[in-house]
Amino acid sequence: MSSIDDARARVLELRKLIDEANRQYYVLDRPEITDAEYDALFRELVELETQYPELVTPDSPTQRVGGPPSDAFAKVTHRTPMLSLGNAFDRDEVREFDKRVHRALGDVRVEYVTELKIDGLAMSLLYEQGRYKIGATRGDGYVGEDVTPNVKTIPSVPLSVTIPKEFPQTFEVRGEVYMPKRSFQRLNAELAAEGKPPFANPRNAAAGAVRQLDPRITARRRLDTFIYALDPPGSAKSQEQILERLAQMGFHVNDNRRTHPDIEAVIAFLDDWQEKRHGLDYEIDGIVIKVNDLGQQAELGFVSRSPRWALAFKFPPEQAETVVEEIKIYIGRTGAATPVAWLRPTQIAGVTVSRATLHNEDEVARKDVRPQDYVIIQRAGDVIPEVVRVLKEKRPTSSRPWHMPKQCPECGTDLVREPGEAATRCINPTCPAQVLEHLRHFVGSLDIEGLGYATLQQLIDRKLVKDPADLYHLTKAQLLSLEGFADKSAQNLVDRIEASKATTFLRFLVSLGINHVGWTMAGLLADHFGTIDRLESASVDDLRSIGGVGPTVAEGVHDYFQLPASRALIERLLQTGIVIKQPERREGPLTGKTFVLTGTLSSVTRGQAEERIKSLGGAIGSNVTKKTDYLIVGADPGSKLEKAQRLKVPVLDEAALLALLGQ
Ligand code: 3BD
Repeated sequence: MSSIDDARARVLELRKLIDEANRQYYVLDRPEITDAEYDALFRELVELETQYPELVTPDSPTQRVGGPPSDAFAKVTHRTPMLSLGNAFDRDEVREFDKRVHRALGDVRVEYVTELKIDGLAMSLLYEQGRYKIGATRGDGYVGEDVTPNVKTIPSVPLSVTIPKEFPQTFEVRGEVYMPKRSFQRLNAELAAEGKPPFANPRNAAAGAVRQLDPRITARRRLDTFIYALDPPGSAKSQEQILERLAQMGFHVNDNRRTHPDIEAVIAFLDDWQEKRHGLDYEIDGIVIKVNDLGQQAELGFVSRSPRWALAFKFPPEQAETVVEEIKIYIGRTGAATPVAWLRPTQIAGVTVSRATLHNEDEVARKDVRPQDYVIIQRAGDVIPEVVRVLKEKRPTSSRPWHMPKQCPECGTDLVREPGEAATRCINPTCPAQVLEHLRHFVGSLDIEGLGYATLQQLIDRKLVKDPADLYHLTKAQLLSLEGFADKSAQNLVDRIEASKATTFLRFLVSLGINHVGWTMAGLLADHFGTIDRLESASVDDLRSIGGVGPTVAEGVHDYFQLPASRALIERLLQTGIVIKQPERREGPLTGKTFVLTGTLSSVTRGQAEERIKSLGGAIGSNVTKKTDYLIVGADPGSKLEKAQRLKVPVLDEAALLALLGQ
């Protein structure tokens, strides 16, 4: 990357791609991006953000675990930031860590504690006078979500703790909330029975359970906890003593912890658990290695947001051998035809895998995957399983190379592959597979619960619905004619569809399913244009002038609104009574105040300043008008400064802004 501007553009692009992939990946049956690709995107983003920390924003996918950011919960600022952990992927990196520790501490003995790295959701629990007060997610490490009532339903979270005498009455513990494998399998079986998509892994299921609006649902999800941090540590002098103390206080502390005299003993522990981990009733994705002595920890301190005294060793991806029973084509929302390997079901890391994405025609050719082949498949963390290689020695002699079919398996239209493109597409906009995906996307974006694939498929088959606008004309009687509906459920669904008419411009924009326009991009467009009319009439140049919008997106969005079919759909949606309300402003000390920013700020990025203003209830304007309450000026301000002076709009410099923001 030659400059920060290139980096910024690429970071925005990567976030968009990752956000989009994230939205797809928790339904394993609907793969659109390979494991390796997702990994590569994510790693590139992490690298750029490490190189340019000023580009890190709280909404970057690197800063959160699963799930779109939510306004549903109150925000909690952590008393001290919840840190990150540096990673090691092999034993040499672990030895390097030990060398760094010894270099920093001088000629002393260093003991290490190892803890299993629970693949859960990091949480903070605050106790006052020994009573459970606040449960919060990690969030971006600084600010998390207040999920107090939900965490309260987890049986292993003590509601009151008998505090040892010398101990402070108010303290915080940190740990992981996780879903045991058994609970996970039971939950997915229940979801399947209800025709709902399963969770891809226990961690996503746990994250979903913790972020429920109704704690009764959390309670039914059978979650558990492992706690590993205590602040303040009281008389404890080591991590080992902290863990003992936590266990005495009644917290669940993982028993498979160990203290080691040196790093070679740690490595033996890693080897041991690489195999043993499958016997556990919870998923672990590695081992956390911590310097035991709290004095040594303090001496080592931190680099950026990671302690220098701790390291996460990550296990290599899980592999398994199985058979490709069939290669099927899956048609996505945009018509992309993705070959998917249907596998003889096999267990990887406690999860049954029966599909693996093959991504596109070239990828199948490169790996030469054929039906009936024995293959090695791999699943790393929660990404979609992929075929690593074919066991050619086991291939039946009758085997023939696989080719992309000529016609769409869903509608029979000729498939098209543009020169220079990897994707093959079905270009029939009325293709039932695309219609189904489009409806599902619409329903998901507008949060209409209870309209899963199975119901939508029935609605399409019975010709009751062919596009999203038709949903708003469905009657209770029509729903009652479908499988799985009774009086109450039909009425509920009609009510929910009706309720979805009141929406925000952002949601509405996402729901249209415009190519390249996920939540992040839609956010940029919604902020900039404000209304659908203005967006509809934007030129490619107008679109390109927005930071974060590249040429592909600008043209894609412009093309979308030029299509008569798109305009007709939007028109019909608005006629059915969809009402786009102004997003609710957050309440805060700056509620009712509009800020305009100009020039370059030095201690925060403009994006961070805007985020902070909005989080305190303020609004951001793009132009100085009489209604502007403050103009914030950084270095090299533009013409906005003169205009503000002319209109007698108060002008604040960066220091004044920070003071106003309480920083
Ligand atoms: C575990 C940080 C320190 C207190 C920082 C050393 C990164 C998730 O079992 N210790 C553990 C586990 C996680 C930990 C620490 N010990 N940090 C630990 C942890 N036994 N999983 N984590 N975390 C918690 C995180 N989470 C989401 C996004 C980014 N980082």
